[in-house]
Amino acid sequence: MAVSHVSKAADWKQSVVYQIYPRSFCDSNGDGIGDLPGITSKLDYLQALGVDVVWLSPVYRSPNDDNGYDISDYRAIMDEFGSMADFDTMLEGMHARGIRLMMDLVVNHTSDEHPWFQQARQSRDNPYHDYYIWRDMPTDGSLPNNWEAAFSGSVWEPNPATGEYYLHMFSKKQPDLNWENPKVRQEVYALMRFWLDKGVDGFRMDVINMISKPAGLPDAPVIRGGHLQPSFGMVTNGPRLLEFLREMKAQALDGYDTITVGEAPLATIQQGVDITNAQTGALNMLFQFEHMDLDAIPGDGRGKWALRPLALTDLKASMSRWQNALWQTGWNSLYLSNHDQPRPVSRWGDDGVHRVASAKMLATFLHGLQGTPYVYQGEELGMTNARFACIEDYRDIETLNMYREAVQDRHEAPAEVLARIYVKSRDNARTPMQWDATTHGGFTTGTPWMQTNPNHAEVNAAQARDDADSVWHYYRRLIALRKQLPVLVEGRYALLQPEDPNVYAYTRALGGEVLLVVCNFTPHEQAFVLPAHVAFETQELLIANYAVNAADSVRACTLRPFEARMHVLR
Ligand code: TEU
Ligand code: CA
Repeated sequence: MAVSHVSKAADWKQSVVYQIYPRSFCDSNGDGIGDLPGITSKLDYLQALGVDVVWLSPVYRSPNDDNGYDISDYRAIMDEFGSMADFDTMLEGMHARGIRLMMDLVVNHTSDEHPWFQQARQSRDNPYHDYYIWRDMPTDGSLPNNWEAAFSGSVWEPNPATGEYYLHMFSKKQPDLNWENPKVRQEVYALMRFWLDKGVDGFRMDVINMISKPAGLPDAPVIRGGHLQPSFGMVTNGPRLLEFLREMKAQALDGYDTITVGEAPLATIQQGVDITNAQTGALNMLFQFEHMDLDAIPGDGRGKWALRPLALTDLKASMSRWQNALWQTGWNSLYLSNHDQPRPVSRWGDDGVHRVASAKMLATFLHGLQGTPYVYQGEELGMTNARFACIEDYRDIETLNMYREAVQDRHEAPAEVLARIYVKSRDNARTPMQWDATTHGGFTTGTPWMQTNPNHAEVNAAQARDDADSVWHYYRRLIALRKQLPVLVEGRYALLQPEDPNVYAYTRALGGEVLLVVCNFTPHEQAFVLPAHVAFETQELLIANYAVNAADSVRACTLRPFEARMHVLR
């Protein structure tokens, strides 16, 4: 192996993480479903990109109600993805290339097909009953509270055998575990140690800030009359959250060299600091959602589907609050993209004529910030949202349930509902990875489980690697810069021109060095003037998405559509 720089836990602040959504990454056997041997066949690709860590979305045995986020056996590999031997080969291949592996840990809930739940639902005195969360089912059919589940409908599902409801924050095939039960916690720590003992390097923890439920499960505030109410806010900061996470750290993580990130919808800054503080917290970093929520109307019962355009000043304010608050108190995760979010180039860039420029601009913006950057598969190619003609082409449970409720129950026009899906569906990110220009983008020789984006003929990895100006080579250079410049890792963040609605510019300062990042978020030319207080003698252009004339001034320039520049000032 040419390079072998196995990162140690101490390096996670310098690391770049690459997320693989296995179902859509690479299919090795022609059944149309991505698999572990497929991933193994692409490890050289990841090494060439220069990423340090892979976060692998769930590969455990699952009935796939929510594509593996509903686990029926935490110690087995999903049949469609391969065998445990395939897993071991993949892990060895990663380690041989200096790449560490973070598994997805989904322990807020299991599948309803998990043996624990199969037992638990049989009778109230079954030893597993208390592994889940139950409420009596009144004969009048009333519900224990007004909570709406993430994938539509009530969080309460009847279980006739015991005359009870069980709680599910997501689909009814994802019953929530009862973390108040110490046996549940011990089961979780044991399965974590099982994977750590196999040699995995850490975990991305699914909705981990939802594991502690408030006493009594009281009603959620009513924001739309006569309906179920959004309920995440009731459970994302429960009374025992930090206690559980510290216990998990002590019993399952300490003693191993791990990298950890918790997914935390609705996380507050205080929660970010509490959980990621190196001395008193429990995890290395969190995925907070504030920036992902900025293009939805706040307080609207339709949640993420209540579309509104992003105001750049909101993005600046939000990112800056997190950058400043976690400075030396915690650590940020940096992401614009994952398997739950639309493609950033379609969302906040331009997936038409400025696709390449805007994909690079968004990358510059993100990778210049303080924190650990995450790259979601295909982001490094500037992959775009999908626009399938009909709902039958979509696969995501959240999308399908939302469509059914809107069209069948509320009689909304299908075209209008589809228009929202084009903007926000999770399937936008889940179309197969585009490896080359052949049929199905080289993802499979069979029929893919979800259609490939028709633009795979132009947008694909083979093209990108051959083109020195591609989004891919730009990501490779950004990732390499992180390894060369301490100011990128350690530099203190400062926002410039908070009121400018078009250009996001900021500095990062360390010792005598200042990193300057300037990003035009619009398809128009924009004037940029560097505030006078930013003083320097020499400047070096580190990376830019247009050819920058050496005579151009850092002090004042005109930025082209979606232009981005990163300088170091000394
Ligand atoms: O997501 C949790 C979450 O809060 C959201 O991102 C969620 O997907 C939301 O509905 C998006 O609109 C995690 C996983 O990342 C997601 O794929 C799972 O479906 C979910 O947990 C349940 O395990
Ligand atoms: Ca396959």
